[in-house]
Amino acid sequence: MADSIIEGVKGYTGAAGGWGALRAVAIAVRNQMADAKALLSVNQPDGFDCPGCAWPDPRHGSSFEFCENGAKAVTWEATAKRVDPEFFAQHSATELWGWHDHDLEGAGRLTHPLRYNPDTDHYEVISYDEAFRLAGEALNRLDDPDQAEFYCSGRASNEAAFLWQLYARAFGTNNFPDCSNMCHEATSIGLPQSIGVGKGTVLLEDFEQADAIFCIGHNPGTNHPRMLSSLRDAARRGAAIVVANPMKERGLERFQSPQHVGDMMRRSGVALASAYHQVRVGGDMAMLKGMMKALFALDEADLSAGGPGVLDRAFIAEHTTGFEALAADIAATQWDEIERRSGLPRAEIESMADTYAKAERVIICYGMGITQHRHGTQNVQQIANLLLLRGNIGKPGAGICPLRGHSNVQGDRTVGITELPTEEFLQRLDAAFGIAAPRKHGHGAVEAFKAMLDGRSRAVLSLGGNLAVAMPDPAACFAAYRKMDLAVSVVTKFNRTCLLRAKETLVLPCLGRTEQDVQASGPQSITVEDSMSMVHASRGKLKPVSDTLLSEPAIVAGFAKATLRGTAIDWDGMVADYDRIRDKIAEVFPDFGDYNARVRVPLGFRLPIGPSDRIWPTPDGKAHFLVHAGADGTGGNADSRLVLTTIRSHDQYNTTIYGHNDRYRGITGRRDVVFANADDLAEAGISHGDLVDVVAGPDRVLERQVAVAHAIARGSVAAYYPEANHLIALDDCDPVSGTPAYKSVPITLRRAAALSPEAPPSR
Ligand SMILES: Nc1nc2c(c(=O)[nH]1)N[C@H]1C(S)=C(S)[C@@H](COP(=O)(O)OP(=O)(O)OC[C@H]3O[C@@H](n4cnc5c(=O)[nH]c(N)nc54)[C@H](O)[C@@H]3O)O[C@H]1N2
Ligand SMILES: Nc1nc2c(c(=O)[nH]1)N[C@H]1C(S)=C(S)[C@@H](COP(=O)(O)OP(=O)(O)OC[C@H]3O[C@@H](n4cnc5c(=O)[nH]c(N)nc54)[C@H](O)[C@@H]3O)O[C@H]1N2
Ligand SMILES: [Mo]
Repeated sequence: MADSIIEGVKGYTGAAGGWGALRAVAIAVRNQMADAKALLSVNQPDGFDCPGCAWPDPRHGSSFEFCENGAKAVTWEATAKRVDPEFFAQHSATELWGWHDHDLEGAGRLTHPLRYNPDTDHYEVISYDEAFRLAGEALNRLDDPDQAEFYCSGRASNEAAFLWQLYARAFGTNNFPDCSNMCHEATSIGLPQSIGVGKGTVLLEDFEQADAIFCIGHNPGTNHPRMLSSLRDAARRGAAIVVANPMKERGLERFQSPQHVGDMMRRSGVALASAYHQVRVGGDMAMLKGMMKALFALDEADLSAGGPGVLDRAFIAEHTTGFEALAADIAATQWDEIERRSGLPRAEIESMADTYAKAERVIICYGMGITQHRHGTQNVQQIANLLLLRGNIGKPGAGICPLRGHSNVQGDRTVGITELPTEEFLQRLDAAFGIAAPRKHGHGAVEAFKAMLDGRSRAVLSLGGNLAVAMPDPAACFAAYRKMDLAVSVVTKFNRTCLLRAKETLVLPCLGRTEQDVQASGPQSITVEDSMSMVHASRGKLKPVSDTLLSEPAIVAGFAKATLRGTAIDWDGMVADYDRIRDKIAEVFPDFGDYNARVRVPLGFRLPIGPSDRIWPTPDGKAHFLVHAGADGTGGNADSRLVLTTIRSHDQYNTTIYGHNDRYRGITGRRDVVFANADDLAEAGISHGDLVDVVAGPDRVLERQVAVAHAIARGSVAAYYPEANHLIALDDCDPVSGTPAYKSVPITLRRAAALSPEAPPSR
C-alpha cells in the first residue's frame, strides 16, 4: 500500500503510550499555554477528578498517574486562552458559524454570560441575573412545563446534577435528555432486567485476579487510557486478554507504560491482547451467541466424558431463571448465521469459548461498540447471559464492566437525572423538599428532539455538553433548536450548539472542575461516581478564568429562583455550602447515608452493588437469562454489504476536537478519512487514497473523504464522529433504550467527483 503518497496517512508501528504520549502532553501544555502544575493535582486525594474519563483511581497508586488524554482534557480546560466580550464584538454569529469546531472551542474559555442580539448578529454580554430572569420568563410563558427539555451532560457533578433535576421537577417536568441516552442507556435499561442493577459489578482489584479479560467494542488506548495499566499488569501475570473489535486498535495490542522505565526502554512495549478477533461491525450478538453455542458443546462433551460439565450448574440453579429458554434459543441459532453475521469463522469463536471456559474468573468489558446499535440493549444482555452461564458475576476477579463515558455520567443518573423516575424516588424527593414532582415519564434525548421538531417542546436548557452536535442527524437537530422559544447553554467553552439561535438564546459560562469554587462557607468540593460505583470528592486547584464566573450549582440555583415563583427550597443555603446539597442527596437516596463523612476519606466510598455479592435486586430476586431471537444486533442495519461505525480519534473528546491527529491509527493533520478493508475497496473499484463519498441515503452523503485501507473487518467501514453524524437518521435507534444506532449505519461507497485528494487544510 503506497502510504507515503497520501498526505497525513502513514500508519503507526509503535506501541500505545510511550514517548509519543509524553510528547503529546508537552504539546498540549504548550498549545494551551496551560499551567503544567495543574496536571499534578489530577486524581490525587486532595486534587480534582480528571474530567477525561470514568475509569477509577487505583487504591495503591503511585504519586502521579500519567495519562495523555487526561492531560489533554485538563489543559483544554485550564487553557490561558479567553473568549471574552471583545471576541464577540469582533466576530458575528454568522462568521463564527463558518468556523471549524476545533477553532470554536480552541478560542478559549468563556468569561461572560451572553445573549444573542438578532439586530446586530452578535452575542452580547449580559449579567447572570438578567439571563436568569429572561430564562425564567420564557419558561413561565410555556403552556405546560413538559414543553421544556433539561439536558444534562456527564461532566456535571453529583451536586450540580441533583440541583438540576430538582429544579426541573419543581418546575414540573421529567424531560431529562442526557448524554447517557446516547451512550450507555442500553446498559441502564438492559442490565437491570438481567441482574437487577444498571451498573458494572467489578472493582479495580478484580482486574488483579481475573484469569481472562474480554474487551468488546471499546478503545481504551484513547478513551480510557488509565485502563491500560490494569490490562498491562494482567497481561504480565499471564491473564488472557481477548479482544473483539472490527478495527485493530494499537491500545489493545501493545502498551509502553510511561510509569515503567523497562517499558520505555523496549520500543515494542508490553503485549496486551492474547487473541484479537476482528468481528464485523454489529456482529457482536452473533459472536456472543456463537460463544455460548460452543460453550454448550464443550459442556456436553465434558459431561459425556464423565466430567462435571463447564457450566456452573450450582450457580445457575441457585441464582438464575430462564436457563432452558436460553439454551433452546442458542440451540436454534445456526452456525452459518453466526459466521455470516459476526464475520468470524466458527473455529475462531470456538477458541474464544475455549479460553472463556478454561478461565475460572472472567471479566467482560464493553463500550460503545456494544451499546450504540438498534439492539444495543440485547447485546448487553447477551454479555450478561454469557457471564451467568459460568457464574462469572459476584465472585472475585469476575464480573461485567461497562466502560462509562463522561467522568460523572454514572453519578448523574444515580442522583436523579432520568426521564424514567421511580415512584419511590419521587416520593422521597417530594418529602425532602415539600414539592409535588410530576409523575408522567419524560423525554430522553431522541424523544426530546422529536418533540422539539414537531412543536411539542419549545425550550431547551443544557447543563454542559454540545447537544445538537452530539446527536445524529444535524439537519434535523439543528433545525429543532432554531424552532425554540428559548435555548440556554451552560458551558465552559463556546461550541456549535451555542450558535443555534432560538427566539431567546443565552450562553452562560461556568467554572470547570479544575478551578477553585469558593462559596459563602468557603472553598467547596464536588463529588463524582466512577465506572465502578466509587464516589469521591474533587476539589479544583486553579484560579478561575475570571472572577465573575459562577459555579454550576450557583447557576442552577439562579435559574430556579428566577423560574419558580415563591419557591420554598433553600437554594441559597445549598449553594453556600455544598455539604447541604449532599445531605439532601442522602435524604433522597439512602445509599448515600453519611455522605459528607464518607466522601471525606481518600478515594471515597462505594455505592452498594448487589450483584457484586450475588444479591439480585430484580422483582424475583434472581438473575435472568434473557432471550433475544436471531443473531443480528443491528436490527437489519447489517444487511447492507458495508456497515459504517462512527468512532473517536485519539485527539478528540466527543464533540471537542483537540487536534487533527489520530496517532495510533496513523493519521496526521486530517479527519476527512474513511477506514475500510482493502478487499472491500478493491471490490468497489476504489484505491487507497481515492476520494470517496459515503452514501447512506439520497440526502445523507458525506462527501469527498479519503479512503484509507485499514486493518478493519470485511464489510466494516469507520469514520469520525461528529462529522459522520449527518449519515445517521434521528429515529435509527434502539427502540428499547433509545440509544442511537451510531455504530451500524448501512452505507455504500462511491468514487467522488475529483480523482485525487486535495492537500489537507493547514492548521
Ligand atoms: N480521550 C477521550 N476519552 C473519552 C472520550 C473521548 O471522546 N475522548 N469519550 C468518553 C465517552 S462519552 C465515552 S462514551 C467513551 C467511549 O469509549 P469507546 O466505547 O471506546 O468509544 P468509541 O471511540 O466510540 O469506540 C469504540 C470502539 O468500538 C469499536 N467498534 C465500533 N463498532 C463496533 C461494533 O459493532 N462491535 C465491536 N465489538 N466494536 C465496535 C471501534 O473500532 C472502537 O475501537 O469514552 C470516554 N472517554
Ligand atoms: N456518531 C456518534 N455520535 C455520538 C457518539 C458516537 O460514538 N458516535 N457518542 C455519543 C456519546 S457516548 C456521548 S456521551 C455524546 C456526548 O455528548 P455531550 O456530552 O453533549 O458532548 P461533549 O462533546 O462531551 O460536550 C462538550 C462541551 O461541554 C462543555 N463542557 C466541558 N466541560 C464542562 C463543564 O465542566 N461544565 C459544563 N457546564 N460544560 C462543560 C464545553 O463547553 C464543550 O463544548 O455524544 C454522542 N454522539
Ligand atoms: Mo459517552
